[in-house]
Amino acid sequence: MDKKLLSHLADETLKEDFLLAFSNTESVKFTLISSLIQGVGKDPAYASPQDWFYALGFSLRGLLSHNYIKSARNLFEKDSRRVYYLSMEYLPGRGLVKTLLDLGVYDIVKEALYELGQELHELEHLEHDPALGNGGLGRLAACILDSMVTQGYPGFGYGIRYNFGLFSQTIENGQQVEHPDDWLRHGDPWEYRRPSVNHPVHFYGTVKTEVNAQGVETSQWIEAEEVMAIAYDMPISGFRSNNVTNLRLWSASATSDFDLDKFNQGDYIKSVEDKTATETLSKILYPDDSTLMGQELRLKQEYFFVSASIQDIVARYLRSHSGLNRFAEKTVIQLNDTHPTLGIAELMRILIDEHDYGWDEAWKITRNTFAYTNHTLLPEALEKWPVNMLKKMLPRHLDIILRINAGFLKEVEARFPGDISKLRDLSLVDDASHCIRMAHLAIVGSHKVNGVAALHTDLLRTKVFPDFDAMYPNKFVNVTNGITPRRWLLQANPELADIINESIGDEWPRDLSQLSKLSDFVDDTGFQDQFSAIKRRNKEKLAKMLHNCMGLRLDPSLLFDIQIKRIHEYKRQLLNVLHVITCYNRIRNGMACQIPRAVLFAGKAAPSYFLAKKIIHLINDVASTINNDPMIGDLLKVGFIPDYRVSLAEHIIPGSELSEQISTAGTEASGTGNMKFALNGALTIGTLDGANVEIKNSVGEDNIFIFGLTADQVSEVRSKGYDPVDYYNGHDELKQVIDMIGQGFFSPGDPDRYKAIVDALLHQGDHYMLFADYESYIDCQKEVENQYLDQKLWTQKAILNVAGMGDFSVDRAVHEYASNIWNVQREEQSEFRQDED
Ligand code: 26Q
Repeated sequence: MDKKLLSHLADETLKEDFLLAFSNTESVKFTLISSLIQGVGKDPAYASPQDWFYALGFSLRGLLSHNYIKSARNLFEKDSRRVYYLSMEYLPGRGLVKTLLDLGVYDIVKEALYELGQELHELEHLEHDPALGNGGLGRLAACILDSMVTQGYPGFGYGIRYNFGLFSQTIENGQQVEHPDDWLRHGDPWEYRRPSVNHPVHFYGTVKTEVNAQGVETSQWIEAEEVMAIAYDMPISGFRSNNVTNLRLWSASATSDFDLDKFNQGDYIKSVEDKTATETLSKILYPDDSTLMGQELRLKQEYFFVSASIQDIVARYLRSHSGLNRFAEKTVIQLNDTHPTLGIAELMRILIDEHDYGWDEAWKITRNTFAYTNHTLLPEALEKWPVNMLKKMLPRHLDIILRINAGFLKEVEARFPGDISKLRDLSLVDDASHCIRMAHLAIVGSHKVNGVAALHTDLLRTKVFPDFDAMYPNKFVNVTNGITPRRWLLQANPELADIINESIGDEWPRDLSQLSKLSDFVDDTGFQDQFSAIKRRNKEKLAKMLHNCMGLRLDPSLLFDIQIKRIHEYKRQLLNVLHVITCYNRIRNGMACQIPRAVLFAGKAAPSYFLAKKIIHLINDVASTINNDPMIGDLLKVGFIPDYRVSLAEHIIPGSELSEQISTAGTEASGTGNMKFALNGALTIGTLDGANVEIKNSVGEDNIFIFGLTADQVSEVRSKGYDPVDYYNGHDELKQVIDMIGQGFFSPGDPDRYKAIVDALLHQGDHYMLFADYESYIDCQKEVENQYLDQKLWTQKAILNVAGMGDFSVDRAVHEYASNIWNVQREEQSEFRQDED
């Protein structure tokens, strides 16, 4: 049968399928029962809730597949420029409710399940929340994919299908304990395994250089080890859109003729053992969100990922083009941090070694293809890899990187004649450590580099990479991060979403700038009452959840003060703890806090990050001391909520009133949690760091609590010589708090438990300047309490926070990527078919 006819048949099937499958409760019931029988293989009479969850998942996946085929076909015909998003991490969150809301079938499915004796709400919780990332960067990648498909930009994501995601966390005796996240144990209902989409990835070996018949020197990589990358596709729906995009995750597998030598020699068992070793490449996500560098397996993982992805992108391009001359016109590859930067060398290798391009032409195509997003200002978090490791593992790529460097250093010499220090500082090779600086490679090999908040981009241009900025004047651009209002408001806070719909209409999930209209309601007492009643109910739900999951009893009338994010010194959870202990001391001294509050923390520490783990322990020790002190009662409660993840954030954020965003100014690239809280009507207490600066401008300075040194002041104080001891001696309350920690007040059986923390602050220079900001923070918290006394005013401020969040939609961010970096347009979208119920 010819292709056209088959396409037509598929189109017809699609219409029929959707109409049949999800048009009314009867058809949904029919769909679910047949999916249960055909997809799950279960007799409905004996099906468990988990079986029903899979039946629903499989049937939704089928619908998404239909829409994906249509979207892909459309793009293929139009031949528009494609955006490939390369990220080693994704935190998409659970897919069930997202997909139901996107497709507009939530109510109908809920009803059908109910008639089948199942509660949708219960099935939701059976889905494993995929933890294929560490934190902000991974969640951003998921928001960006969601936005591209919702808005109709031609996007496609690549990542790794880790068998074990980020560890799950329990707290035992106050300390973090890590457990493997075996998320695929019961199978993932959203994925399609595609054994036919596979690419070989090579490692080690040598480079052979020859002069060919035309007298041109050519290189050939004689590789020694081969691993297969197998594709798993996860269709991603857009909100009320017929578009579906794809997240392609690679899994490592031994090649079918693995280690034939050993096999032929009869050592069958040994050869199967080797096969298992090969497959460790995609086994586990590295749980560090900075610093842990130099691990050979991580570098292998990075190359495995980029090699498979770049080969796949080239193969997809060649399906509809002959030759790669116009590759860059039709392709943009966005690098999510430096983790996929070897892709630059890989594309060069493919162009030169496999498609016979000359160096200059290949370099032009490559540079015009790649763009790089930087997510960090911390010098220790900039990726570096030992030259010797690369030489052994990827000899051809090292050659290419060194040749890129030679050309680049010529440019440096031309721009800064005779300035040897510039050659040394800008080189892709750090001579002192004998390492390749991945950020330098990413900057040189990309046509655009972006920071993720205005302040961050500014600091990148002026402090971290000023000479690169001078050499390439239009390369550095800012794209302030954003979040998807679909998950973070519509899905997480349905009651708030409802009253917003009633007051300003329901366009806001696709156009968040509409939220500004809410400021018309700030003096409307009816709206205020509804708004605060919803906050109260969300607090009650949160309190109930905390009681169930950790036995913590909270009176919902306390001020809910929350800090949830990775545990890191620069994020200063410790500063928050210093405030908690200060409050505790004040209450014990009879200076009762005006406002009783609950201070809640959540977040994971990298397993090898000693101080971060100590901080968790300290929070728990402080919590048990305070929560069990009869003098304190309900005036102050402290809790550490275990196992922070996307689905937990969705529960916590709607019940929050005060959002802690207190990093040392100049350290947090952007933050995105800050946006989620404000969008749900929490007021921020924060420093002028990352996107807090822009949040302040949007919500108005009367509606946010700003304290502490600015980034400029931080560098000024540091350059003059900062001595934390002066602050310690100069402030009685601070001194008392530090002495209590240092002398074992919170760990009476083990008085030295927190010596390392006190040493870092008092004797090792307090690198993140907690002491410098302490007084300002405590005073600012006092101001929070003053303002919380006036509940009406607080509610008005909360409403203005929601109203001011229009700019922090990821749709705005994606739109800026599209026009300032990618040069792509939105595709026309066919009208979304609403269900006819
Ligand atoms: C690198 C090499 C070896 C092992 C691990 C890593 C690694 C892995 C993850 C380094 C960094 C990360 C993650 C960084 C991250 O999440 N950064 C955050 O990105 C957010 C989105 O832009 C920002 O909002 C946050 O400010 C930033 O900290």
